[in-house]
Amino acid sequence: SLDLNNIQGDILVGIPKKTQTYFFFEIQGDPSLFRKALVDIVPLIKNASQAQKDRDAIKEHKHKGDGTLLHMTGTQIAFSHAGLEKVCNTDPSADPFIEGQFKDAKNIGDAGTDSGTKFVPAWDPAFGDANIDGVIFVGGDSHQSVNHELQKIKLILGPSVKEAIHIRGDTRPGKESGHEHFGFLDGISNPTITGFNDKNAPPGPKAVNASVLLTGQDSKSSPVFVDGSFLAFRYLFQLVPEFNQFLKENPIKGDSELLGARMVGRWKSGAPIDLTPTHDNPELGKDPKRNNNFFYSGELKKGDQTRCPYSAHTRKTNPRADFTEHDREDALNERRIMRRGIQFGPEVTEEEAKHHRSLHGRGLLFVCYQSDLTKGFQFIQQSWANAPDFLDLAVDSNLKKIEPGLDSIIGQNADQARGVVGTDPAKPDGSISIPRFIVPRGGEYFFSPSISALRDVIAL
Ligand code: N7H
Repeated sequence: SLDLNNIQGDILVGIPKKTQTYFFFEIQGDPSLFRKALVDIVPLIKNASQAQKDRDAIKEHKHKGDGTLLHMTGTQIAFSHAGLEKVCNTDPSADPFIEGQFKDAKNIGDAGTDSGTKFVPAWDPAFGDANIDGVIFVGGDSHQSVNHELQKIKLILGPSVKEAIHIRGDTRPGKESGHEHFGFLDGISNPTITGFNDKNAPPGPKAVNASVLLTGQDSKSSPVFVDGSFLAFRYLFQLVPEFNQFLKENPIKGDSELLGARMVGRWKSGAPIDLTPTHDNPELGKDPKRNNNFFYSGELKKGDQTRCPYSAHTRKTNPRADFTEHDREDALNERRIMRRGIQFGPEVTEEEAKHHRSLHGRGLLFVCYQSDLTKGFQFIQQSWANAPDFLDLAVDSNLKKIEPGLDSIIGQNADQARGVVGTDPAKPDGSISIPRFIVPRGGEYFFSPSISALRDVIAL
């Protein structure tokens, strides 16, 4: 059974957060200095059972309903390959973790410059090649709580680290809370885990084994990798006024919201278009018993895209019955990822809305966990979202084979516009060209060790 006291809290449970600061660092000088400081950091790292208690306390507090937030923070830590090499002798034998995301940027479709021998992604320089050794991130109810906790941590670390960059994420205000910057409710569909939370899980995709998310789940694993997880971080800017303008200019049957919904696979409320293909249904959107219970099985046995295009973001990144109807349940389950991002940046200003142009940086600090990056994040981005021929079993309503095009939201081909098929239900094989609305400005692959690995192997 799972040792919830040993697994970092964000992986299976999620650190509750209205705001979160990511402190990316380089280890300075002799790593033993850092490893000694870590002795006092480890007790501050929240494990899964503590994170669950925090969540329960928040629920309880909400029932009382005085509108205040409980003061709390949750700290997590993860290492890049460059960092892990400095703090312990171990061979993770895990691509693309070893190479780092800078070297993987071209594979996953980021824009950049190619000098023949070297590809340099168009990123913030802080995310340079193997520049970052690790990240400490603190989530909590307020800037004050988070800053206070982070200050404490920096004092302990002292000169053993140097900041590479810090980035603050904030959930959006008021009724947009929980919605990402394009306006869609996020964080609905994450995998349910067998033997952890599958008993009372609302209906939806089948539970996955913990080994899809956690490393070292067999007895042969080295202690560093037991109960850990690989964390893919992406610094993703979203061009929101431009996105809104595109929807306005390209309505489907006069309906711009419908185009947005068919690009995402859900309406802004979270209601899946596979269940409500022509209009939003906010009641359905917020009902956890219904809002994830769909499989793209369609009216046709094989599935088609009259309800939801194959190119819709949710269908590209988790094709559900498109796979399982062909006895590929395991193949699908091993590609599930646990998403734990947070928004960053301000709301769109009047000026930006008026000129349909982003003047302020905003987007998603994307984080996902998986036991294997080649099966999870890297595969989903490279071989599904960016691959025009995925899903290869896709058919139109006459059961004729079609090529779906790129993921309407995250599919990327450097900075080029993306060809997308099926957004208009009246023309299932009609294609449109969608400009890039998500601009990656950095990222790294990290490993989140267990509490025991941190305490017994990495700390000195
Ligand atoms: Fe996505 N969006 O607002 O359009 N995502 N995503 N994502 N995403 C999802 O079901 C979004 C990104 C996945 O099981 C929803 O929780 C945006 C990356 C997966 O049905 C919405 C960005 C990757 C799912 C968004 C972004 C993924 C998912 C629906 C970047 C992986 C679950 C809410 C700025 C490579 C699919 C929900 C399922 C859902 C959006 C990034 C993957 C609204 C804006 C980089 C697996």
